[in-house]
Amino acid sequence: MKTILAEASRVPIAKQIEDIVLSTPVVDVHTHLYDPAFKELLLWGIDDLLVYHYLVAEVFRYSDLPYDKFWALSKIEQADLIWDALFIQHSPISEACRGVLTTLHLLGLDVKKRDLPALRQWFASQKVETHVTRCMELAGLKKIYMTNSPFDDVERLVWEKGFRRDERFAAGLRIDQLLLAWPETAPRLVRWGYKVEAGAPPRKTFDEVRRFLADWTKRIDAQYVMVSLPSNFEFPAKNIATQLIEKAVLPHCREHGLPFALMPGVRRAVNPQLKLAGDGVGLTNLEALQNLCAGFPENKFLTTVLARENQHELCVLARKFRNLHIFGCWWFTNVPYLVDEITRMRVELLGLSFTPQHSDARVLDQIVYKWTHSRGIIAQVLVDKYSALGQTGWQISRAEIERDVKDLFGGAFERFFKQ
Ligand code: FIX
Ligand code: ZN
Repeated sequence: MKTILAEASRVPIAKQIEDIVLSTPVVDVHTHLYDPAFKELLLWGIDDLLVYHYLVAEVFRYSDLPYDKFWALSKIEQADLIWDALFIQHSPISEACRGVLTTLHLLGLDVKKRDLPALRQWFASQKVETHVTRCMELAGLKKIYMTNSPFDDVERLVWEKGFRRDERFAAGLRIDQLLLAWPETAPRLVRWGYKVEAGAPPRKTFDEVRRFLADWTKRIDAQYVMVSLPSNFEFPAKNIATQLIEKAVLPHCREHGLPFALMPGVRRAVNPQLKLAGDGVGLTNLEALQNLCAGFPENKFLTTVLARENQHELCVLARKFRNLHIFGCWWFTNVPYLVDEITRMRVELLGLSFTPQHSDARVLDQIVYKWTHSRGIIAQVLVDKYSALGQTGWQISRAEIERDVKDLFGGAFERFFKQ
């Protein structure tokens, strides 16, 4: 991987730290990528890169095309429009645009030609199996956690049919529909053979939800259970989501030794016309998380929060509760300015007991840019922190830096599961 630190020579150990950060394999703890066996569910290539929902949101900053006209276009036509508006008519300096170019550049493509047909031609000649390996190598990833939802009709059928797993892809059981859309989900569970009742559920319903979670945990070999939550999430509260968490999800996680990953801060469909690109961010009252960590010490919680304004409080909570592990700069916080700020704050408050980044990639090729950009920032933060230690007379060995970086890049995350 290329040298990122412009001033590396300034600090004697900077080069060593940079080398270690750039070469340590990473566990990407949350993505929306799939094992290649899921075929078309694994997105990759230039058109998927261009129609990424981050770029869809950005194109409407410049285009006055009615939303329905945009959605009526084919994927290639949407990609053409985005390329023209965000890369040709304006310079592509936003993080999401720059990311496309970093990826193309590291794949060995010549971006300065601005030749979209040539880029398409190159991707058309790639085979997905080798492309997965290539992207993982360029990103330096050793494992990718997927987001696996039994409520996705296409995905569910693949799991039910069975396939040979690619061991580089681990599963995360995603349960948003279960917790946040219970009235629609309960009849589906009934159809799948679970004896649940939608309104004022009796004890039996929660046992049946546990049976459903156990079946799916086993089927997909889930490593954690995950939900993204609206910014107004409360716990405790008088609603079905709270009851399901308390009486089904948390007991299930305890029984199977799985962490429960909560991702609060989303305001879904702030602009529904933008579809997937239409979600926003809101401040969360993290007392809900505090109540969970304090009330269920036998459970383990993984958390990333969407609002910048929640990041400090989240760090302080992690100092109070060892059953809380924080990870990633999620979505709107995954921009260099905030990754730098958040990572520095986390190191200063938590040392090495957190996971600085996940990619949240939806398109395979994105792991290349997301990890290249993040590694550069993490390296710079560590150079500053180890240099500050050096000023006290503390000397650090290469082995110690390697140990620390391994922890940041998945070691601490996976150890948290096993403790
Ligand atoms: O809920 C989530 O896991 C979010 O990461 C996504 O739904 C979101 O659309 C995204 O892609 C963020 O990066
Ligand atoms: Zn996600």
